[in-house]
Amino acid sequence: MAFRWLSFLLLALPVLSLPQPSGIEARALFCNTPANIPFNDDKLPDPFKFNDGTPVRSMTDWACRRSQISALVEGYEAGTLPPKPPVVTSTFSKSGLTGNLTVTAGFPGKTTTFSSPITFPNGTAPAAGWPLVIAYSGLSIPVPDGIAVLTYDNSAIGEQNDQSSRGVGQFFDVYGANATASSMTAWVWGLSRIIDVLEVTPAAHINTAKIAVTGCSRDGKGALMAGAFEERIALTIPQESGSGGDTCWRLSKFEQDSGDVVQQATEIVQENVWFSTNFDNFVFNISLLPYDHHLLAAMVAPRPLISYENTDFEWLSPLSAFGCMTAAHTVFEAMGIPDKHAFVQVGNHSHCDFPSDLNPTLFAFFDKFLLDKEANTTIFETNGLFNGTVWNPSQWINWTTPRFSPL
Ligand code: MCU
Repeated sequence: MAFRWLSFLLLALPVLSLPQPSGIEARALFCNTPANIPFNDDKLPDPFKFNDGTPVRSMTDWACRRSQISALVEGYEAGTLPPKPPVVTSTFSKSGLTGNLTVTAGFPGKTTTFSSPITFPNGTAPAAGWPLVIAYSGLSIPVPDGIAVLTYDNSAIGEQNDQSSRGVGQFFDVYGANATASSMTAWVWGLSRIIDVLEVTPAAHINTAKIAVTGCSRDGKGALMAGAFEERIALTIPQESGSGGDTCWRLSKFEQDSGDVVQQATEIVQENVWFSTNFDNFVFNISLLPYDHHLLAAMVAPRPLISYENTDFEWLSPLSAFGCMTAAHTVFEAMGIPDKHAFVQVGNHSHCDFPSDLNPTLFAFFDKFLLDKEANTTIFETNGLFNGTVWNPSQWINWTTPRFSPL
């Protein structure tokens, strides 16, 4: 008997003498990130509850909550975003103000190569390098002086024509046509490889701590995904992304059920390959999603996000965008940084046009977050034209916003 006690003590000693993780450390160490969980709620899921229902009350908690959200988004609608592959190489050339960055990425014997033009500002680069905007498919917003622009041919990485684009594009040449990644997820992978190589290409003189991403419409959906999943993006600017972007599935369904003709999940999975095939299983049961796009947007926090919407197009689901970004805003409020999340919703312009009266809001974000200048970025505006459908926050948001404790 004595021997048993002795051996127990000897076994237990090393454990007892180890420093025990505090509550916060334990949360970080034991963050459980399943790809799906049992869930059923018509209201927007609470950002401030972990999957197991326990409260999220600090930035350290949020790091785990964010990992949970990202695993759920991948699990339900985005498919798997692979990590950096073993082969990532590049070449860079420049003639005048135009550069060309070529990335080769993949596995030994199975790589893909893609090139992106970069337009540089006039003059000498700042010591830290130029800030950069990565424009999905090409630029459709104005960019102030002093910022370089890279045009990203995302559709070559993951095609987005129609259903026939499933598994087609350079990402799928590397990971196989059966990879679960949606086209938007493939685009994030390609964008991350661009940043990988810019980090080790001093000749390009890009400040990789000051990279923004933008895109309009389908490419706006992609820009939001990029900002959500790639933490090296310093500023995220989705433009008129509509359904599948800065709108929430639940709210778009509500708009449609209220008699408006908006794009909702049931349509979007038929139209294109922006989402994984697994999402097909949920489009008629949206309340089973343990996340919605307010949480996708919240993944960007504490990095800045400004999204633009256009009420002239009912299809873009205007109430959903306003409500969804209102819900996402609570996470920035909890972090004490509401001025890092802006939303601007106007009308009277064509889809993907950027009327110049919106410049002050956009330039405030560029100034403050890419150019290190002072600017007022407290911006949250809508014209409220929701085609007669009424936004009632208490119908969708059943949480009170905590104030996160400091680290
Ligand atoms: C707003 O983005 C999409 C929309 O989701 C599609 O339904 C529509 O066909 O195309 C829009 C778009 O990308 O327009 C350029």
